[in-house]
Amino acid sequence: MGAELAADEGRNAAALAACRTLAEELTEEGSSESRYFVSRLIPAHKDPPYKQEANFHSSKHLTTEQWTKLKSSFVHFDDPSFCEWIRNLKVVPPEKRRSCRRWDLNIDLLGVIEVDDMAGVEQRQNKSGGGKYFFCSGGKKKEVKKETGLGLSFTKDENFGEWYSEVVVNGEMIEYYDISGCYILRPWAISIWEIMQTFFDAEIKKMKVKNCYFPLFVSPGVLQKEKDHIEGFAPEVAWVTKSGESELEVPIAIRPTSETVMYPYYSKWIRGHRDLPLKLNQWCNVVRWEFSNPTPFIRSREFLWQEGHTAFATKEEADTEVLQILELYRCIYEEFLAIPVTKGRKSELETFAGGLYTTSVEAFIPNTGRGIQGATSHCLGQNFAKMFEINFENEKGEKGMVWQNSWAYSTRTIGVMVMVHGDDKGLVLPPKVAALQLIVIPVPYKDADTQGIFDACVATVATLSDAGIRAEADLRDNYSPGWKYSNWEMKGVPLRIEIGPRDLANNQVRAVRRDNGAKTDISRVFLVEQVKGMLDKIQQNLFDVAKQKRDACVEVLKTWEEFVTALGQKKLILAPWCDEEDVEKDVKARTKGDMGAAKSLCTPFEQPELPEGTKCFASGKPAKKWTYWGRSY
Ligand code: 86X
Repeated sequence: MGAELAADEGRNAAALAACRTLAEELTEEGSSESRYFVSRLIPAHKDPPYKQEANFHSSKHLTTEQWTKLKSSFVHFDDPSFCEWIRNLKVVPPEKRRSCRRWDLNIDLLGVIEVDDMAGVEQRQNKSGGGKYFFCSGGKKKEVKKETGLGLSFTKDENFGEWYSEVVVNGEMIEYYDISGCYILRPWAISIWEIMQTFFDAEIKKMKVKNCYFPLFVSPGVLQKEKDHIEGFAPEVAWVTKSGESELEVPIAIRPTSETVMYPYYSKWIRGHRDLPLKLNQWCNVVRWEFSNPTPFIRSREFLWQEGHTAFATKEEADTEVLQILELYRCIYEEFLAIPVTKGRKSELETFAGGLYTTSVEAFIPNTGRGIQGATSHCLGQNFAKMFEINFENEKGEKGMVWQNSWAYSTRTIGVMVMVHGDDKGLVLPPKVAALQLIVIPVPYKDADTQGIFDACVATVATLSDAGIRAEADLRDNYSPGWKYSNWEMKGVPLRIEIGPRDLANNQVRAVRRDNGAKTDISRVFLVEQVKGMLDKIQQNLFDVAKQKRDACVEVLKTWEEFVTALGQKKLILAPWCDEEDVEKDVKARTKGDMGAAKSLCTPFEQPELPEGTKCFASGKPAKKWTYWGRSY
């Protein structure tokens, strides 16, 4: 084992040397950019721990103790040809990326960073004419040390995947965890979840839905009761097989969804028509042991959601509720997250196996050209009622089977929000879901009335908080204003208020929008109404820009050739379709590749006119409807 480790070490050294050479080719030799670039080439600096481990082949020969010891310090690198691979990626050297403007940070290989204080305050200095923006007196530059860098090393347009991973971590939403596909949701993410939860929970309560909680564990018998619906999913079910060192007599499953957990009790609780409708919801976690490319929020092995399960005496009531819930989902996306979505019905192939029909809200990520299912609302019909014997007696004493629905949205919503609105400075949070809507930053400098400025910041926060605006002041004295600007931009706070000596003198504040960088001086007399107006504008603008970008990706087409071309251009395709399952299977087969196959996303409820005689883009048969197609998450 020692020999293997030594060999690994040797390879590490060789690889590191090769990285240095590459970095020198791509950057200015010895520059901070060059050092930073080298550090990026070592996967350990950016890979989550599980990825490092997965690549560390010697690990299987280690004892637990050796492994733990090693894990605390090792930097993995076992492939000296890594540089070749990097070259093939055509990575653009950091200094050549104009959109990442924070290369003025001097980043040390060891992770200690000296921040150039002047970076973020430049623009303002230019405008207000001279002076230095530091807390320390004497006009001397104060060095601020921080363990991690500000700014992002990938741009959204050039490397979307890496940009996303970096933005959720640096924006303090996610921390990687040492189990693949599992992530720590930090307060900054949970607060968004809670705001959506507060809205949705109140809305469903108005619809007389009650909250409940069913157990996390499922016995194998119950899980397999509804075989058809479980069958395809079986490999994703996680099982508990041991307690301590002893095997459990009967292993227990962890819920991937709760139909089989809940419905036996629906059967018990529903007897007569007076027990209907039964409308339950639970806020919980579920586990699906997926194997394809885990992504924070978007595809994680454990996630948070709400699952609603309702039972009615009639199909009409069930149908109505499906659409009411779908409208709430639209509202979460469009009004809260400022993301345009399409309401529609899923194809036969994409319908939940246990259900009658499935509706969804579908979003789109322009950068990757992928559709993403935002939330689903199913009408289950009477399939589960048959399986679980959920029967009732009506007024006339006749036996009937209930009609059921189920519906869910999950923490995936947050991932879609990050992907749609985030930019090269970090997260961009819509005001309606931001834990902090506004950050107040004091901008004192040499000889300024620092106390007066601080007092103005505190008073501004008090005024705004009283008006129901989520505001705080960043009064930390170990960071410069410029550093704070970058930090709160990274975290996506919608509005920044700066208060400097001139603002103090003029009884005004300067507001800077996160979405478009626009700066406005606001008199403190009109503070509340102006800020409210700006937050509304930001919310609206985020939606408008997102919609414009999505709409620009929509391609309406009618032939297979156009379809293939559009797919290659990352388009969201709207095409006339014969609505046959085999044809969709064929589309999938014909578009298979490393990017994933194309599939139908939904048949929008809002249908453009379909002229008589229009043919299906894929089969040439008579088209029945317009349907959205594309690659998807
Ligand atoms: C489908 C269907 C449905 C309640 C919803 O979409 C809304 C809320 N559930 C979920 N589905 C599964 O049934 C499923 C089952 C197993 Cl065993 C699994 F491992 C994964 C699953 N994924 C999705």
